[in-house]
Amino acid sequence: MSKFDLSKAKFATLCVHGSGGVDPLTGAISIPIYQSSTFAFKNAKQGAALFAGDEEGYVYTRLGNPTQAALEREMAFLEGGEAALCFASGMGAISGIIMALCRNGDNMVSTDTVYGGTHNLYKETLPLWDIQAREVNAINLNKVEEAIDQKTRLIFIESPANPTLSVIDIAGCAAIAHRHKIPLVIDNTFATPYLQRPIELGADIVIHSATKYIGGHGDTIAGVVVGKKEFIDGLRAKILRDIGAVISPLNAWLLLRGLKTLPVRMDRHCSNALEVAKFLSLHPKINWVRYPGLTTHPQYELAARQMKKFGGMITFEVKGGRTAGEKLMNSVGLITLAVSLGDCDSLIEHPASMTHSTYSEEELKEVGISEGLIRLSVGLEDSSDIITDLKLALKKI
Ligand code: LCS
Repeated sequence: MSKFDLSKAKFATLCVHGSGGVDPLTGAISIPIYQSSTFAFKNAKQGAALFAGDEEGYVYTRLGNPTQAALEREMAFLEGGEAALCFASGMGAISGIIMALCRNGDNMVSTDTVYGGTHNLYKETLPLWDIQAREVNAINLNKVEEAIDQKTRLIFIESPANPTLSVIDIAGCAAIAHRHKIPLVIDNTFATPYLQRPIELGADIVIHSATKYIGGHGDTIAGVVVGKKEFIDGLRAKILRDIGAVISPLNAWLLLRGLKTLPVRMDRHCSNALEVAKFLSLHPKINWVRYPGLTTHPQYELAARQMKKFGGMITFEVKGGRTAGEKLMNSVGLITLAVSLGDCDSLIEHPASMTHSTYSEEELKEVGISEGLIRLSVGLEDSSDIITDLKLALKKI
């Protein structure tokens, strides 16, 4: 049997074959769920050597587990990074990175439109440790640079951003970060490594809420961080070990399974979303539609440059604002009224009162999350059924 050189394989092949590993013990092509909290030592000397870091191996699932390790190898591979580390959730991953990079008195510079939970971490929790998150409109790169000072330890961006779908110049932010000798961290949840490869554009650390497109089936909460081996080793040994926000072996396995179909799913999310966005933008009861793949999106050209395709997320406003939007959300039948995104099922929600209710009224206005803004995660159903569902719901307004 000749050995196929996976380092030369295309992305879809890498998703199916991972980093080339089968289960070393049995040859199973689906890496088993190593549902074990602890691992036996051969003898006391080996146990001590594993604890001292003089020998590699598994000790206790909070410190590492073979199913987690397979997922970490694959995520590092797909993002083009040296190493990866899984967390119990996307928020666990974001908190872990900030804990690793900042001490009290430090600050970070972030885009002002981020997931509402991330904004809450900035506003409520980081100040308890005297860490300041400076939220700026990073569409304007000058604002990012102006916010940096001697105590800034990282730049954090989300692109496309939740929920405004603003697109941030990754290479531009990386150049600023490196001029100031700090890392650029990007939340790549909306794009996935299939649509956007931030490390190739200069980013240093990539995070995912793997709950979304990486898992893809709405059945798992998880987070992943990809970066340089030295950083990831430190994050594992010092932060994850202490905060304990570890992914379960079952959830790691669900993500490994999700990754096998990532490109197929993303292609369909993208083509469905483009059709739905076009339908909505021509509908007389719709005020505006935002989708990075429409030429009317203010950063369409930047999105086309740094993304392969434009993703599965759309925002729009119904004429009649929030009241009309609520009527629409209450009237859909196929689409589910729920938060989260990136699932097979289409999901609809109202950011101002749900995912981004952690923003004050003024903050919502400032970052462009209008009262009437509706977010739609376009799923994998037949696009004509999604459009019919929206058409019928819009008739009721
Ligand atoms: N980053 C982004 C871009 C997200 O959208 C989310 C969750 C997170 C991080 C946090 O990840 P988690 O801890 O939930 O795995 N976004 C959600 C949303 O828009 N609706 O429900 C959750």
